[in-house]
Amino acid sequence: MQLEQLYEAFIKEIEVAHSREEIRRLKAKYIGRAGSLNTILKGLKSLPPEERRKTGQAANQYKHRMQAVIKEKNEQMSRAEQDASPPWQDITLTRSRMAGTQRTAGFHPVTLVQRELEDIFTSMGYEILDGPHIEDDYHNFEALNFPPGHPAREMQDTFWFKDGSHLLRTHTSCIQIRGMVGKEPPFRFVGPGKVFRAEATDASHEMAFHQMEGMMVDRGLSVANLIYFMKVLLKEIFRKEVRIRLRPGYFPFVEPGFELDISCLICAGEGCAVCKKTGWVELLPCGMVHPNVLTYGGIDPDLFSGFAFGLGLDRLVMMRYGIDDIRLIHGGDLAFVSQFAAY
Ligand code: FA5
Repeated sequence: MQLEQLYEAFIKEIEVAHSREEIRRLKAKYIGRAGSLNTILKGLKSLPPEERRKTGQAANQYKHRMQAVIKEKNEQMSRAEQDASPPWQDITLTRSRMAGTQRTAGFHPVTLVQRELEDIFTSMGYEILDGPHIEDDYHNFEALNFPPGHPAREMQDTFWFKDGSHLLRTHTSCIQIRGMVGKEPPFRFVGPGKVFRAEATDASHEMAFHQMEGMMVDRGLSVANLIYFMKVLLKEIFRKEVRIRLRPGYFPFVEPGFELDISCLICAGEGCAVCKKTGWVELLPCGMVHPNVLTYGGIDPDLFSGFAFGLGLDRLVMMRYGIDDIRLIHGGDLAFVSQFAAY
């Protein structure tokens, strides 16, 4: 029958149609005003009325079937278009300031200096250790010879957790305790990391900053060994002689304790906001490990002695690159941090 053949021809063609334009063309060709189906219907005029009615009904059914196939084909096409396009676009993205070029990622200046120090210390036989940012009272204070209620606990303004026994570590000295436990002297290690204090910020103070703890324990270590290591360290870092001064400093976990200051490299010792007009910057507090702390670490203070130091990494970065405000370092300004390269 004519209608059946027409329908089959339509299906063959529509199956291979690949564009909306082709679908529109086939629709016009088969069921449009001047399409094949209408041409057949026009030819029915010569038929007897009963047959004309029957064929007319059948033609209408085929027309509906073809319309349904076209609808389905259009929906298939929409699904394929959706799959091929990205699901969303971020219209807030701005073009790179260097349009047409790709920016290469770099390391933050604190990371650069930290890695350089790690290399220096590794070459001097130090291990590199880590510790958690969230500490407990024991590791941050008690085992470092700050008994509960000791006034020296107030030296560092602490961010406490609600449980009253956990805190954000205020210094990397906790790594001394974690590092000593289970180790047999002689040993030496450094522990770099972020520390937190509830302090007002200014040109040389941040609330979150970086330190690098160092510790060495052996038989017969003395202040002379400590000073030797600190001098080698500073010479390696600055690649030139820097003026230093050592003055007594109090920390419950060392005895004796020192503050090692370097002549301010921002103002060449003249006095500025970074050195608070003194010409000196506190960089490297240090001292001989207190016997109580060795005992907490499971080491016999009658047989062994040790020294420890806590380097302020952000201040070191400032001195090294001539940055006159610590807040610039952590301000999150990509243009600022990307100007530093390892040297
Ligand atoms: C301490 O934190 C001791 N744990 C260091 C120590 C270790 C002493 C081992 C003896 C033996 P202090 O609070 O001074 O000490 O901090 C050490 C260094 O961190 C400072 O010299 C300074 O360079 C840096 N620092 C301290 N507070 C800030 C701050 N708010 N912002 C940036 N750097 C800081």
